[in-house]
Amino acid sequence: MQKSKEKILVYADVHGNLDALIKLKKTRDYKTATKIIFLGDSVTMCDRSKECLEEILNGKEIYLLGNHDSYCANGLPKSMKASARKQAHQSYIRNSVPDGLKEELKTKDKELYLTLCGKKIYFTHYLWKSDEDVEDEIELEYRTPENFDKKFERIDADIIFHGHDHYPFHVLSDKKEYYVVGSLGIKIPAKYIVIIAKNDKLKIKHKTLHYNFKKVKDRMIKLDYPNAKLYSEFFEN
Ligand SMILES: [Mn+2]
Repeated sequence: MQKSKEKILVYADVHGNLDALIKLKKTRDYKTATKIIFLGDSVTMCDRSKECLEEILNGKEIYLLGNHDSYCANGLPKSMKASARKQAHQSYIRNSVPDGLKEELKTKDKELYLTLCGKKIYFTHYLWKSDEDVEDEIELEYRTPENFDKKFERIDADIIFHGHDHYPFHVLSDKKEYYVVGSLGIKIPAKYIVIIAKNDKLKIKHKTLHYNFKKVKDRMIKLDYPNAKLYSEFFEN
């Protein structure tokens, strides 16, 4: 039997959206969580990468590294064929983040195992194919139990939580259960997950959060940094 109730908040892919992050921090779910797990990618896309990074690194979050966090800390992987605009965006972000924060990112783990109510639970941004980059995600139309099982074959866990893919999803196979958390920062409404472990029972819920994304969008367009316009269109797509 679990001695007391544990409430774990899981979120991912803030992508520089400080407004969404502040909104999350004001929720009861955030304030009453006994553990908060951030599945990576606090930077790139929206206009407040540095602030989001500081906020999450200095918070009570367990910070798991995302691929964009890795690009910010180490630069884009040499093997990556990024467009000129994507490279320009990346440089813009890297230049806006102080070296101290980049060094701190380099110390972060990429995965976490927890045991809750007798279940082995795995948390990650996404499957890492190297030290610097993650694998391609399963495309929306191929999100079947079989494809998840194939992709996560090497992970020994009962339940898997991951970020990276911005569209929330839940699927159960014969072997495992999978939760795609969804993005807090670059999709509307904002997404996160709450896990409650109580009396040896696990309750897992996708949650949404509404905030004034138009304010963020307008600011991005006004600031007009590389790819700002393109990323400002991600919220509603
Ligand atoms: Mn990612």
